[in-house]
Amino acid sequence: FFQACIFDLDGVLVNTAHYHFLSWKQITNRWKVTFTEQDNESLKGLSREDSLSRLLHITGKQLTPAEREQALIEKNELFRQYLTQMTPDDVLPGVTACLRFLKENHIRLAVASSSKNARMVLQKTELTPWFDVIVDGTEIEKAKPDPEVFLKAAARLNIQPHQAIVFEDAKAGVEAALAGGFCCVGVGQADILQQAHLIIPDFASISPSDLWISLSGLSA
Ligand code: G16
Ligand code: MG
Repeated sequence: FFQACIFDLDGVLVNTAHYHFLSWKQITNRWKVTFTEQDNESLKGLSREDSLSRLLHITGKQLTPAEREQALIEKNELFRQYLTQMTPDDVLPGVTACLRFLKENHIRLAVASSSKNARMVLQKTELTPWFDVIVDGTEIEKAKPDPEVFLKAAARLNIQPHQAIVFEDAKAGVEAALAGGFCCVGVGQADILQQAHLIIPDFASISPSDLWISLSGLSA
């Protein structure tokens, strides 16, 4: 049976995926190019640098290395402005009930995020105390879809990948989890997350005990 759950942060536990989009959107507006929330799906879970590369590819925009640096700084400043306003209300519906249920059932909990701002997000939303282990973007060399962040979380939990379940909202994150040998639950749109072992729309659509039953089936 599985012993731990490893959660992606942005888009799974908290609603920051939308703030990442709004931050990039301000930059693409200035470039006068089209960038939609659907385009943003392929940026999810990628590091800041990889997100910018993907954004340039999608929009056809070209930047000099100096302009690139500037765009990365600006994106982070815009994003951190959104973060200052974050509160526990930004925790996605059903998440706290799920964490409580897992904890009561002696499942260890970890966060594995590509974000260099993850600790601040956890602090602002008051989620930090739930987690035994936190691995963020400042501690990894290879971003998702590389499994490094999840493998590091498993190592710190002192477990093997097959003993943990990863929750992910991004295609790159699902790929990372599978590459690492984890069981993966996709949280969000089925067409994007089809490679996951199980897909739920969000934590409000399933009761913790029904989720528990589905998870038990996965690790059997
Ligand atoms: C998150 C987001 C990504 C974002 C990345 C880097 O990863 O999903 O969209 O680009 O962090 O964030 P930052 O610019 O704050 O370092 P995750 O793994 O928590 O979904
Ligand atoms: Mg995510």
